[in-house]
Amino acid sequence: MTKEEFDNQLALLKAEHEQLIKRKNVPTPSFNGIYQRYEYPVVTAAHTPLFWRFDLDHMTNPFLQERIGVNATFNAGAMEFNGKIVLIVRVEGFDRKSFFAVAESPNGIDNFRFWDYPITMPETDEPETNVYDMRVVRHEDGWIYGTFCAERKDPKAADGDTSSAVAQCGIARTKDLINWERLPDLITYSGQQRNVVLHPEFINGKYALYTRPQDGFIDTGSGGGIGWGFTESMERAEIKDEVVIEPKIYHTIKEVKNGQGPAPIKTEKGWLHLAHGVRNTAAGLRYVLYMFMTSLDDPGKIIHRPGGHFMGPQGEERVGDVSNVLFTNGWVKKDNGEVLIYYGSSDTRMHVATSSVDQLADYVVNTPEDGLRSATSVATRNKLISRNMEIWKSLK
Ligand code: M1P
Repeated sequence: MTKEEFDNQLALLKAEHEQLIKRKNVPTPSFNGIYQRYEYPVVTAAHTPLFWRFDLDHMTNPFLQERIGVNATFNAGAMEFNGKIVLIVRVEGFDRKSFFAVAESPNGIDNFRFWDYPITMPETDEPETNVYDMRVVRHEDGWIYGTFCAERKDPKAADGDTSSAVAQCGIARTKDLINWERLPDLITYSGQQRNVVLHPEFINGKYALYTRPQDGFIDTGSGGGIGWGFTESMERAEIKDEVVIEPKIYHTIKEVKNGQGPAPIKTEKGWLHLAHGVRNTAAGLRYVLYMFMTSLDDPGKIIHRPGGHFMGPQGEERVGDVSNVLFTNGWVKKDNGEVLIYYGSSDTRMHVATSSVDQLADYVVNTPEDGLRSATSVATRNKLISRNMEIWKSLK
């Protein structure tokens, strides 16, 4: 490429990138009274800065090649920060390694722009191979904590087994989302951990964590379920007594496994929880989002369990690197009660849905529980139908 061709092509790429970032997002025409989906994903691999991917120097890159590609941007933590909405995005390079990077938007719906540099996360004495799925929590102790999966090759893997891994909960804290202090990984006594989330308040003077104990890296084995435990300190976090409070259950949307999403939101009625549930199908695993509520007095005690999924993959969301997956680890409650729900689809891209504390609390409290049998499902639906009949017939 001549220098002139190079410059023209680069200008074109830059203009297209700006157009993508500034594209206005619009609500979809769908209605369910619970949440509002949006037309466009909020962050995709194409949103990552061109200067993360291309060498912009004609001397060293005369073909303007994309030198270090980005494969996917998904499973982001979320929070309000300095009056903006920020996502701590799981960015996955072409090399399959994930890392964290902050993308910021003025309204949380569109115009997400990455900060210039990804997060440089310090390592522990035992460096992990991969980090992903950070939950960010502004704890009442004054720190912003990130809990995330730290994955290492299984030291017990047999010769030639290059896929067995061990997942543990990495922990880091920050005040500015740029400088992170890495703390030792969480110690539990249940094998492996993913989807560990810090509760935002102290409970009886202790830090409280939602966990997901599992026997192996992929299969949870006997450990499936959302657990709950306490630690005296986050500097040497250790849960001695881990109790499963939200187990996986046969023939439900969480029959294979589940995991706490972001940290729960406090409401007058209780703590609102968003989670993911996984079932098996002939086409592989299906990941959906679901909700529940825990008690204000005891955030480890479930008081409402709406049956079924809250949100399942639809349309474009169903297809990606790991298809048929919705996963969430970020939401933001605004002062006006609005809730921005962030979710990744098929391990590929990030989306937003909007709702409110009132709508979500209504959904969680008034959606019938799963009766766990076809007969109970019909009985529950029949109750609704008979209550509706008179109104329905009176409609014009
Ligand atoms: O590929 C789907 C999801 O698989 C894992 O989820 P879980 O922890 O429930 O097993 C995670 O790797 C998650 O990032 C991924 O989206």
